Amino acid sequence: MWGLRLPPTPSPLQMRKKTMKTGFDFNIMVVGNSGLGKSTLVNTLFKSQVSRRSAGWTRDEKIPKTVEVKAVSHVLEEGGVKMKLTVIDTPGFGDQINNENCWEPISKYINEQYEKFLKEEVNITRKKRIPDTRVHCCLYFISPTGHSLRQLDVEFMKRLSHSVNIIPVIAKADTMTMEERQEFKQRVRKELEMGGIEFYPQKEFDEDMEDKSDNDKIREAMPFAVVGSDKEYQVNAKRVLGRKTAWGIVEVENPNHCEFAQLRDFLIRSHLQDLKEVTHNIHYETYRAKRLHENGGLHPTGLCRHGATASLHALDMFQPIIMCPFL
Ligand SMILES: Nc1nc2c(ncn2[C@@H]2O[C@H](COP(=O)(O)OP(=O)(O)OP(=O)(O)O)[C@@H](O)[C@H]2O)c(=O)[nH]1
Ligand SMILES: [Mg+2]
Repeated sequence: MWGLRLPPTPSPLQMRKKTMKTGFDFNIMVVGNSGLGKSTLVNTLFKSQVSRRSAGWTRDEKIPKTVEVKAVSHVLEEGGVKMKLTVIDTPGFGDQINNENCWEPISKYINEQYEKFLKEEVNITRKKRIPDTRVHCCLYFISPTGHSLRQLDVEFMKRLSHSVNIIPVIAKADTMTMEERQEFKQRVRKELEMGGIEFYPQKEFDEDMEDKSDNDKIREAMPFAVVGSDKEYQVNAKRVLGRKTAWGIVEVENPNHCEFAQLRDFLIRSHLQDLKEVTHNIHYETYRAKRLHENGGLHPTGLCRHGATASLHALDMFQPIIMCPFL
């Protein structure tokens, strides 16, 4: 029988192969008080197991104070899948007398990326694959005071948590003893709860009891206490990233020394896909709904976490199927 032949719908496997070829974007932002080691951690991330490539500074150069929002990218490849990892470094805040509205440049950057994505999405001749510059998670650096969160931290995280996945981390953990670290972590968790700050993985998005139990374990381990360094030292015939102190080398990737490796694996291995999904299906969708509503007319369908809304581009629906060998 003669009939109209429609092009075959690509199978999930074909789509997956395509993603593996074209790759995907993953964007992490670092935010926090001045001098807490944000730029150093950006370097540590790139220099650690993910990639031994230099992130721009040579060994003995001092990292300058960050004065503007700056994105640094590297394409990492593993098992034939390309990931463009971008870390957005931001200037530290908190040293002005008046810190009012210091979250504005950060918030502006986050929203600008949503806007860029939205513009591409509604474009009649939209690209097959929209470059994704949206911030998938924001590492919020907490000062290792051993006391409390500052009012500014609470305020800042609260505001940002509505538009991005916040992951609080305790900076410069090598300046605290193990006991102090544990106590401080516990206190920060309590204060985050009291302040009503929803950090990632957000309780409200736990899907079932299993999800809840897995995420509870992660939430109980947070905030990760990290140490950053872009200098390498020789330890037991191995080159390791570390900080040299009068008492020995603090090894950045040694889980007995700090929780950097745990944080890195959480970000770019175990929770990468979920961070992208929550960004797309919750944060971006909230932004998109608001913008389209402002424009009048188009009202997107309701929010859902894993099932994309009916109006989403087919490619967006396929993005969550990425099988990442970094996992
Ligand atoms: N003890 C200790 N010092 C650190 C750590 N990470 C960075 N530093 C040091 O802290 C100082 C500031 O580091 P940066 O990475 O420039 O801090 P920053 O947060 O980017 O600073 P701004 O750009 O000014 O906000 C440098 O002297 C680093 O060597 C750490 O984990 N432990
Ligand atoms: Mg900096």
